[in-house]
Amino acid sequence: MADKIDLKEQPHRRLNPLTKEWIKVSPHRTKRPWNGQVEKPMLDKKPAFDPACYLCPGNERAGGHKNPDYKGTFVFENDFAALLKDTPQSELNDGLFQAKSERGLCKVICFSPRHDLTISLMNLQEVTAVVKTWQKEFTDLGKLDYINHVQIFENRGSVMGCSNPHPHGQIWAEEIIPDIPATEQKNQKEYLKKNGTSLLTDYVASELEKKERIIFENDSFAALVPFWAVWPFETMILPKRQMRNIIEMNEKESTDLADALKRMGTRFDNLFQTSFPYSMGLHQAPTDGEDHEEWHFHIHYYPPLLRSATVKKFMVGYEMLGMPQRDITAEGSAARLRDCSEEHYTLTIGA
Ligand code: H2U
Ligand code: ZN
Repeated sequence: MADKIDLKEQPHRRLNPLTKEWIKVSPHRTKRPWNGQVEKPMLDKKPAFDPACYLCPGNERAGGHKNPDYKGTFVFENDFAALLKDTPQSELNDGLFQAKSERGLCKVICFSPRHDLTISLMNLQEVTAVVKTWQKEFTDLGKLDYINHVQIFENRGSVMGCSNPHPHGQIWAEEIIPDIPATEQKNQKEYLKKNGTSLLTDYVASELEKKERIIFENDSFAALVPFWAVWPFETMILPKRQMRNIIEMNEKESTDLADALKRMGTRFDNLFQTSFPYSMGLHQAPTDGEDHEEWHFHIHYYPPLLRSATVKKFMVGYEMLGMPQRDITAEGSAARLRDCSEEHYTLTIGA
Protein backbone atom coordinates (compact mmCIF):
# COMPACT_ATOMS: atom_id res chain seq x y z
CA MET A 1 0.00 0.00 0.00
CA ALA A 2 1.36 3.43 -0.96
CA ASP A 3 1.28 6.59 1.11
CA LYS A 4 -1.36 7.66 3.54
CA ILE A 5 -4.66 8.42 1.86
CA ASP A 6 -5.41 12.09 1.15
CA LEU A 7 -9.04 12.46 2.19
CA LYS A 8 -9.20 16.00 0.76
CA GLU A 9 -7.97 15.15 -2.75
CA GLN A 10 -8.27 11.47 -3.62
CA PRO A 11 -11.38 9.51 -4.54
CA HIS A 12 -11.88 7.06 -1.69
CA ARG A 13 -14.46 5.13 0.28
CA ARG A 14 -15.24 5.38 3.98
CA LEU A 15 -16.66 2.75 6.31
CA ASN A 16 -19.69 3.25 8.51
CA PRO A 17 -18.79 1.11 11.54
CA LEU A 18 -22.41 1.10 12.73
CA THR A 19 -23.72 -0.54 9.57
CA LYS A 20 -20.50 -1.87 7.95
CA GLU A 21 -21.60 -0.11 4.77
CA TRP A 22 -19.26 1.99 2.64
CA ILE A 23 -19.73 5.45 1.15
CA LYS A 24 -17.77 6.62 -1.89
CA VAL A 25 -16.29 10.13 -1.65
CA SER A 26 -15.04 12.14 -4.66
CA PRO A 27 -13.59 15.32 -3.10
CA HIS A 28 -11.66 16.29 -6.26
CA ARG A 29 -14.98 17.17 -7.91
CA THR A 30 -15.59 20.08 -5.56
CA LYS A 31 -12.61 22.19 -6.58
CA ARG A 32 -14.97 24.96 -7.73
CA PRO A 33 -15.57 27.51 -4.98
CA TRP A 34 -18.71 27.21 -2.91
CA ASN A 35 -21.41 29.38 -4.36
CA GLY A 36 -24.29 28.57 -2.07
CA GLN A 37 -26.88 29.32 -4.77
CA VAL A 38 -28.67 32.55 -4.04
CA GLU A 39 -32.37 32.08 -3.65
CA LYS A 40 -34.75 34.38 -1.88
CA PRO A 41 -35.00 33.50 1.81
CA MET A 42 -38.20 31.64 2.62
CA LEU A 43 -40.27 34.03 4.71
CA ASP A 44 -43.81 32.87 4.12
CA LYS A 45 -45.78 33.39 7.31
CA LYS A 46 -48.05 30.60 8.40
CA PRO A 47 -51.03 31.24 10.67
CA ALA A 48 -50.64 30.29 14.36
CA PHE A 49 -53.89 28.35 13.98
CA ASP A 50 -55.16 26.74 10.77
CA PRO A 51 -58.82 25.71 10.81
CA ALA A 52 -58.10 23.14 8.08
CA CYS A 53 -55.19 21.46 9.95
CA TYR A 54 -55.97 18.07 11.50
CA LEU A 55 -53.28 18.62 14.14
CA CYS A 56 -54.30 22.07 15.44
CA PRO A 57 -56.09 22.21 18.82
CA GLY A 58 -59.85 21.75 18.73
CA ASN A 59 -59.91 20.54 15.10
CA GLU A 60 -61.36 17.32 13.82
CA ARG A 61 -59.26 14.40 12.60
CA ALA A 62 -60.13 11.40 10.48
CA GLY A 63 -62.73 9.08 11.94
CA GLY A 64 -64.46 11.89 13.81
CA HIS A 65 -61.84 12.31 16.56
CA LYS A 66 -61.59 15.83 17.89
CA ASN A 67 -58.29 17.20 19.21
CA PRO A 68 -58.50 18.69 22.70
CA ASP A 69 -57.66 22.32 23.25
CA TYR A 70 -54.08 21.29 24.10
CA LYS A 71 -51.50 23.83 25.31
CA GLY A 72 -48.21 21.91 25.23
CA THR A 73 -47.46 18.63 23.45
CA PHE A 74 -50.28 16.31 22.42
CA VAL A 75 -50.04 12.58 21.68
CA PHE A 76 -52.66 10.40 19.98
CA GLU A 77 -52.82 6.99 18.34
CA ASN A 78 -52.39 7.32 14.60
CA ASP A 79 -55.79 7.09 12.89
CA PHE A 80 -54.11 5.34 9.95
CA ALA A 81 -51.64 3.25 11.94
CA ALA A 82 -49.22 1.11 9.92
CA LEU A 83 -49.12 -1.43 12.74
CA LEU A 84 -51.98 -2.85 14.79
CA LYS A 85 -51.97 -4.33 18.30
CA ASP A 86 -54.40 -7.13 17.69
CA THR A 87 -52.86 -8.68 14.57
CA PRO A 88 -53.00 -12.46 15.09
CA GLN A 89 -49.63 -14.20 14.97
CA SER A 90 -49.26 -16.08 11.73
CA GLU A 91 -46.69 -16.78 9.03
CA LEU A 92 -46.10 -17.95 5.51
CA ASN A 93 -43.22 -20.38 5.19
CA ASP A 94 -43.00 -21.53 1.60
CA GLY A 95 -39.41 -21.73 0.36
CA LEU A 96 -38.59 -18.40 -1.23
CA PHE A 97 -41.92 -16.95 -0.11
CA GLN A 98 -41.60 -15.97 3.54
CA ALA A 99 -43.88 -13.66 5.51
CA LYS A 100 -44.65 -13.02 9.16
CA SER A 101 -47.44 -11.01 10.77
CA GLU A 102 -46.39 -7.83 12.60
CA ARG A 103 -47.77 -6.43 15.84
CA GLY A 104 -47.33 -2.91 17.13
CA LEU A 105 -48.84 0.51 17.44
CA CYS A 106 -48.29 3.97 15.99
CA LYS A 107 -48.66 7.35 17.59
CA VAL A 108 -48.46 10.97 16.45
CA ILE A 109 -46.91 13.65 18.69
CA CYS A 110 -47.80 17.30 18.16
CA PHE A 111 -44.79 19.25 19.38
CA SER A 112 -46.75 22.46 19.93
CA PRO A 113 -50.30 23.80 19.55
CA ARG A 114 -48.84 26.50 17.27
CA HIS A 115 -49.21 25.62 13.59
CA ASP A 116 -46.48 28.09 12.57
CA LEU A 117 -43.61 26.88 14.75
CA THR A 118 -40.86 24.29 14.33
CA ILE A 119 -38.34 22.90 16.83
CA SER A 120 -35.93 25.64 15.73
CA LEU A 121 -38.46 28.39 16.49
CA MET A 122 -39.87 27.00 19.74
CA ASN A 123 -38.24 28.16 22.97
CA LEU A 124 -35.98 25.92 25.07
CA GLN A 125 -38.72 25.15 27.56
CA GLU A 126 -41.10 24.07 24.79
CA VAL A 127 -38.47 21.84 23.16
CA THR A 128 -37.70 20.35 26.59
CA ALA A 129 -41.41 19.44 26.82
CA VAL A 130 -40.99 17.47 23.55
CA VAL A 131 -38.00 15.60 25.03
CA LYS A 132 -40.04 14.82 28.17
CA THR A 133 -42.93 13.55 26.03
CA TRP A 134 -40.53 11.25 24.17
CA GLN A 135 -39.25 9.97 27.54
CA LYS A 136 -42.77 9.27 28.80
CA GLU A 137 -43.79 7.49 25.60
CA PHE A 138 -40.59 5.44 25.52
CA THR A 139 -41.18 4.39 29.16
CA ASP A 140 -44.85 3.54 28.74
CA LEU A 141 -44.56 1.78 25.38
CA GLY A 142 -41.41 -0.06 26.45
CA LYS A 143 -43.32 -1.62 29.35
CA LEU A 144 -45.84 -3.33 27.06
CA ASP A 145 -44.89 -6.97 26.81
CA TYR A 146 -45.37 -7.21 23.05
CA ILE A 147 -43.30 -4.08 22.35
CA ASN A 148 -39.58 -4.73 21.93
CA HIS A 149 -38.58 -1.61 20.00
CA VAL A 150 -39.74 2.02 20.05
CA GLN A 151 -38.88 4.13 17.00
CA ILE A 152 -39.28 7.88 17.57
CA PHE A 153 -38.88 10.10 14.50
CA GLU A 154 -39.80 13.31 12.74
CA ASN A 155 -40.36 13.62 9.02
CA ARG A 156 -40.38 17.23 7.91
CA GLY A 157 -41.04 19.12 4.70
CA SER A 158 -42.97 18.39 1.52
CA VAL A 159 -39.87 17.02 -0.27
CA MET A 160 -39.81 14.34 2.43
CA GLY A 161 -43.44 13.48 1.74
CA CYS A 162 -44.74 15.27 4.80
CA SER A 163 -47.72 17.35 3.79
CA ASN A 164 -48.60 18.94 7.12
CA PRO A 165 -46.28 21.74 8.37
CA HIS A 166 -47.78 21.59 11.88
CA PRO A 167 -44.77 20.59 14.06
CA HIS A 168 -45.16 16.90 14.79
CA GLY A 169 -43.37 13.61 14.95
CA GLN A 170 -44.29 9.96 15.11
CA ILE A 171 -43.64 6.80 17.08
CA TRP A 172 -43.83 3.29 15.73
CA ALA A 173 -43.59 0.76 18.56
CA GLU A 174 -43.39 -2.91 17.63
CA GLU A 175 -42.60 -6.46 18.42
CA ILE A 176 -39.51 -6.82 16.25
CA ILE A 177 -36.34 -4.74 16.10
CA PRO A 178 -36.30 -3.08 12.66
CA ASP A 179 -33.38 -3.86 10.34
CA ILE A 180 -31.33 -0.66 10.72
CA PRO A 181 -31.22 -0.52 14.55
CA ALA A 182 -30.73 -4.32 14.52
CA THR A 183 -27.63 -3.91 12.33
CA GLU A 184 -26.34 -1.06 14.51
CA GLN A 185 -26.89 -3.28 17.53
CA LYS A 186 -24.99 -6.20 16.02
CA ASN A 187 -22.00 -3.99 15.23
CA GLN A 188 -22.05 -2.25 18.63
CA LYS A 189 -22.13 -5.69 20.28
CA GLU A 190 -19.20 -6.93 18.21
CA TYR A 191 -17.20 -3.80 19.01
CA LEU A 192 -17.89 -4.13 22.74
CA LYS A 193 -16.83 -7.75 22.68
CA LYS A 194 -13.60 -6.96 20.86
CA ASN A 195 -12.62 -3.73 22.65
CA GLY A 196 -14.43 -3.81 25.97
CA THR A 197 -15.81 -0.32 25.32
CA SER A 198 -18.80 1.10 23.48
CA LEU A 199 -18.37 1.97 19.79
CA LEU A 200 -20.16 5.31 19.86
CA THR A 201 -18.76 6.35 23.25
CA ASP A 202 -15.29 5.92 21.74
CA TYR A 203 -16.39 7.58 18.50
CA VAL A 204 -17.81 10.75 20.06
CA ALA A 205 -14.73 11.10 22.29
CA SER A 206 -12.34 10.90 19.34
CA GLU A 207 -14.45 13.29 17.22
CA LEU A 208 -14.36 15.80 20.09
CA GLU A 209 -10.57 15.52 20.06
CA LYS A 210 -10.22 15.81 16.28
CA LYS A 211 -12.80 18.65 16.06
CA GLU A 212 -12.99 18.82 12.23
CA ARG A 213 -16.45 17.24 11.98
CA ILE A 214 -17.93 18.81 15.14
CA ILE A 215 -20.65 21.40 14.47
CA PHE A 216 -21.28 22.45 18.08
CA GLU A 217 -21.41 20.96 21.55
CA ASN A 218 -22.92 21.64 24.96
CA ASP A 219 -22.13 20.09 28.35
CA SER A 220 -23.82 16.78 27.54
CA PHE A 221 -24.05 16.46 23.73
CA ALA A 222 -22.02 16.83 20.56
CA ALA A 223 -23.49 17.54 17.10
CA LEU A 224 -21.36 16.39 14.17
CA VAL A 225 -21.29 15.29 10.57
CA PRO A 226 -20.29 11.63 10.82
CA PHE A 227 -17.09 10.57 9.02
CA TRP A 228 -19.25 8.19 6.95
CA ALA A 229 -22.13 10.61 6.15
CA VAL A 230 -24.03 9.72 2.97
CA TRP A 231 -26.42 12.66 2.63
CA PRO A 232 -24.65 16.02 1.99
CA PHE A 233 -25.70 17.49 5.35
CA GLU A 234 -26.33 14.30 7.30
CA THR A 235 -25.62 14.86 11.00
CA MET A 236 -25.76 13.08 14.34
CA ILE A 237 -26.36 14.25 17.89
CA LEU A 238 -24.60 12.04 20.44
CA PRO A 239 -24.50 12.17 24.23
CA LYS A 240 -20.92 12.52 25.45
CA ARG A 241 -21.40 9.83 28.08
CA GLN A 242 -22.79 6.41 27.34
CA MET A 243 -26.56 6.15 27.80
CA ARG A 244 -28.59 3.33 26.34
CA ASN A 245 -31.77 5.32 25.99
CA ILE A 246 -33.31 8.73 26.66
CA ILE A 247 -34.76 7.73 30.01
CA GLU A 248 -31.25 7.48 31.44
CA MET A 249 -30.86 11.25 31.03
CA ASN A 250 -31.05 13.42 34.15
CA GLU A 251 -32.85 16.80 34.18
CA LYS A 252 -29.81 18.74 33.01
CA GLU A 253 -29.14 16.28 30.19
CA SER A 254 -32.78 16.46 29.06
CA THR A 255 -32.54 20.25 28.80
CA ASP A 256 -29.17 19.91 27.06
CA LEU A 257 -30.74 17.58 24.49
CA ALA A 258 -33.49 20.16 23.87
CA ASP A 259 -30.77 22.81 23.46
CA ALA A 260 -28.95 20.62 20.93
CA LEU A 261 -32.17 19.93 18.95
CA LYS A 262 -33.01 23.61 18.76
CA ARG A 263 -29.49 24.65 17.77
CA MET A 264 -29.21 21.91 15.13
CA GLY A 265 -32.58 22.93 13.66
CA THR A 266 -31.64 26.61 13.59
CA ARG A 267 -28.32 25.99 11.84
CA PHE A 268 -30.08 23.80 9.28
CA ASP A 269 -32.72 26.46 8.59
CA ASN A 270 -30.03 29.13 8.28
CA LEU A 271 -27.88 27.09 5.87
CA PHE A 272 -30.16 27.76 2.89
CA GLN A 273 -32.53 30.23 4.57
CA THR A 274 -35.42 27.85 4.32
CA SER A 275 -37.47 25.68 6.65
CA PHE A 276 -35.03 22.79 6.28
CA PRO A 277 -36.56 19.41 5.38
CA TYR A 278 -35.26 16.18 6.90
CA SER A 279 -36.05 12.86 8.43
CA MET A 280 -34.61 12.60 11.90
CA GLY A 281 -34.96 9.94 14.53
CA LEU A 282 -33.58 8.37 17.66
CA HIS A 283 -31.76 5.08 17.81
CA GLN A 284 -31.90 3.55 21.26
CA ALA A 285 -31.56 0.17 22.93
CA PRO A 286 -34.57 -2.09 22.35
CA THR A 287 -37.14 -2.52 25.12
CA ASP A 288 -36.84 -6.31 25.05
CA GLY A 289 -35.78 -6.67 28.68
CA GLU A 290 -32.09 -7.30 27.91
CA ASP A 291 -29.20 -5.28 29.31
CA HIS A 292 -27.77 -3.84 26.11
CA GLU A 293 -24.44 -2.62 27.50
CA GLU A 294 -23.38 -2.08 23.87
CA TRP A 295 -25.89 0.68 23.13
CA HIS A 296 -25.11 4.39 23.05
CA PHE A 297 -28.27 6.23 22.04
CA HIS A 298 -28.04 8.86 19.31
CA ILE A 299 -30.03 10.91 16.83
CA HIS A 300 -29.64 10.77 13.06
CA TYR A 301 -30.67 13.60 10.75
CA TYR A 302 -31.04 12.79 7.06
CA PRO A 303 -31.72 15.99 5.08
CA PRO A 304 -32.19 15.68 1.30
CA LEU A 305 -30.87 19.12 0.28
CA LEU A 306 -27.58 19.51 -1.55
CA ARG A 307 -26.89 23.05 -2.72
CA SER A 308 -29.84 25.31 -1.99
CA ALA A 309 -33.40 25.40 -0.73
CA THR A 310 -34.55 23.71 -3.94
CA VAL A 311 -31.57 21.67 -5.18
CA LYS A 312 -31.79 18.26 -3.58
CA LYS A 313 -29.58 15.24 -3.82
CA PHE A 314 -30.96 12.28 -5.74
CA MET A 315 -29.79 8.78 -4.91
CA VAL A 316 -29.96 7.55 -8.49
CA GLY A 317 -27.89 5.90 -11.21
CA TYR A 318 -24.68 4.45 -9.81
CA GLU A 319 -25.98 4.98 -6.29
CA MET A 320 -29.14 3.01 -6.85
CA LEU A 321 -27.22 0.19 -8.49
CA GLY A 322 -23.83 0.29 -6.79
CA MET A 323 -23.36 2.25 -3.59
CA PRO A 324 -23.88 5.80 -2.30
CA GLN A 325 -21.45 8.52 -3.34
CA ARG A 326 -20.82 12.14 -2.36
CA ASP A 327 -18.62 15.00 -3.62
CA ILE A 328 -18.51 17.47 -0.74
CA THR A 329 -16.67 15.84 2.16
CA ALA A 330 -18.13 15.36 5.64
CA GLU A 331 -15.49 17.84 6.85
CA GLY A 332 -16.62 20.43 4.28
CA SER A 333 -20.26 20.05 5.32
CA ALA A 334 -19.35 20.32 9.00
CA ALA A 335 -17.44 23.55 8.31
CA ARG A 336 -20.47 25.03 6.55
CA LEU A 337 -22.83 24.11 9.36
CA ARG A 338 -20.30 25.41 11.88
CA ASP A 339 -20.33 28.77 10.06
CA CYS A 340 -24.12 29.08 10.34
CA SER A 341 -25.55 31.38 12.95
CA GLU A 342 -27.62 30.12 15.89
CA GLU A 343 -29.95 33.08 15.53
CA HIS A 344 -32.82 32.04 13.25
CA TYR A 345 -32.75 33.90 9.92
CA THR A 346 -36.47 34.77 10.05
CA LEU A 347 -35.82 36.65 13.28
CA THR A 348 -32.81 38.54 12.00
CA ILE A 349 -34.04 39.65 8.58
CA GLY A 350 -37.26 41.06 9.91
CA ALA A 351 -39.79 38.54 8.75
P1 H2U B 1 -46.71 12.80 8.37
O1 H2U B 1 -47.33 14.02 7.82
O2 H2U B 1 -45.47 13.04 9.14
O3 H2U B 1 -46.61 11.69 7.38
O4 H2U B 1 -47.66 12.21 9.55
C1 H2U B 1 -48.91 12.55 9.84
C2 H2U B 1 -49.54 11.30 10.43
O5 H2U B 1 -50.81 11.67 10.91
C3 H2U B 1 -49.74 10.22 9.37
O6 H2U B 1 -49.05 9.06 9.79
C4 H2U B 1 -51.70 10.64 10.67
C5 H2U B 1 -51.24 10.01 9.36
O7 H2U B 1 -51.56 8.65 9.34
N1 H2U B 1 -53.05 11.19 10.63
C6 H2U B 1 -53.96 10.84 11.62
O8 H2U B 1 -53.64 10.03 12.49
N2 H2U B 1 -55.22 11.41 11.62
C7 H2U B 1 -55.65 12.29 10.67
O9 H2U B 1 -56.77 12.77 10.75
C8 H2U B 1 -54.77 12.63 9.53
C9 H2U B 1 -53.38 12.09 9.56
ZN1 ZN C 1 -51.92 22.95 12.65
